[in-house]
Amino acid sequence: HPCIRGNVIKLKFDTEDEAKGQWEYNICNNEVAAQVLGLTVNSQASDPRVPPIVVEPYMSTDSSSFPNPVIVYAVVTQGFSPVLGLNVTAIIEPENGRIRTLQLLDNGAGADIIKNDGIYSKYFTDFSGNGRYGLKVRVESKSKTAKLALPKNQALYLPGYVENGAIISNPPKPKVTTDELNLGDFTRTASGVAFRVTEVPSGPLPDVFKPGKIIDLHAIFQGQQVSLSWTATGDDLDKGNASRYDMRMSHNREELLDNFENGTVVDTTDLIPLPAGTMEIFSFTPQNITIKNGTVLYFVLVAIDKVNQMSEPSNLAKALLFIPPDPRSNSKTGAMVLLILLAVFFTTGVVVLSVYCLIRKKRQY
Ligand SMILES: [Ca+2]
Ligand SMILES: [Ca+2]
Repeated sequence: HPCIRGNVIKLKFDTEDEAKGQWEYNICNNEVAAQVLGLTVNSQASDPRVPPIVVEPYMSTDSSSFPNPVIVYAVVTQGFSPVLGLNVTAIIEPENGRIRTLQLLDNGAGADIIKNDGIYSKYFTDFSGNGRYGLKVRVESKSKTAKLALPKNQALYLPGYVENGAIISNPPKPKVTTDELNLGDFTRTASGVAFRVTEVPSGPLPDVFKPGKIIDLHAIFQGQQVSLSWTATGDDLDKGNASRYDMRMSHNREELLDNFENGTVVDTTDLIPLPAGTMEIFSFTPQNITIKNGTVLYFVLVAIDKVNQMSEPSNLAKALLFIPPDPRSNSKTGAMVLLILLAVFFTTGVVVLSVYCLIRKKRQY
């Protein structure tokens, strides 16, 4: 690590691989007193045809009054494609108080609306006082986790549906292709965004934040059992652990949508909520319900925090027991139809022939 004496250092590389990776610099101070230093690094794309990886930090608002949470998010793209699999940290610096860090997630839960769209988000609730808060976002791909997502079909696949009581099956699920490109390791930092907070009370803050709404509840029949999965929410929106869950089910979707407490209670007392952002899986066998082909059950879930504040009811999840018709029974039905058709043709033929013969006989008389 040589000492820097000049004003500008230029590094030039022969191959692209030589330039790739993390670079460190050391600066020596040859003077006795401490010095103020400014450092600017300019880099150039190795291939002008490849667009750079860009990080853009945003806040949901530039001014907020307590206890309204602020959403912090970072958009990471290369060209028009989102960059996935990154470790994204927001560094929030209040005017007075210690620096807060937040892990921003692209998991489609809590403050994050869509999973794997390259937009990493989180609620910020940890206010230390009134005034200005600066935001810096650091993006890292350390163990080659970063992937470029190529545009693909986001449509949800359903194996079948029920119409007027009859089960109708959809064509088989199309094969999923891995339309992702590995991007190697890199870091990016972006800053320049700030927001202002007012009306923060002095002293210890009360628990004013309820758990965030669960937006990805999914239910599926596995035989007579129902398996449910969702991303855990926190005690305060998408931070920490909720204390417990209240799950309700019904055959009638309107009943649950009108008032979630209309539904039958699903016993979740043994389920201890996992930290916010973690995938929860819960299975149970519904009691006092006949489960047969075509049975539909709806589910709604609420998370409750340590001071009994309830989250908003989750999205409505639907479980449909669908047993696809046996293809062999289909071919049997086909054979039966063919036999009946042949019989009809034969009978018609005999009738036509008999009538013809009768007419001919009459003419002969
Ligand atoms: Ca997202
Ligand atoms: Ca709370």
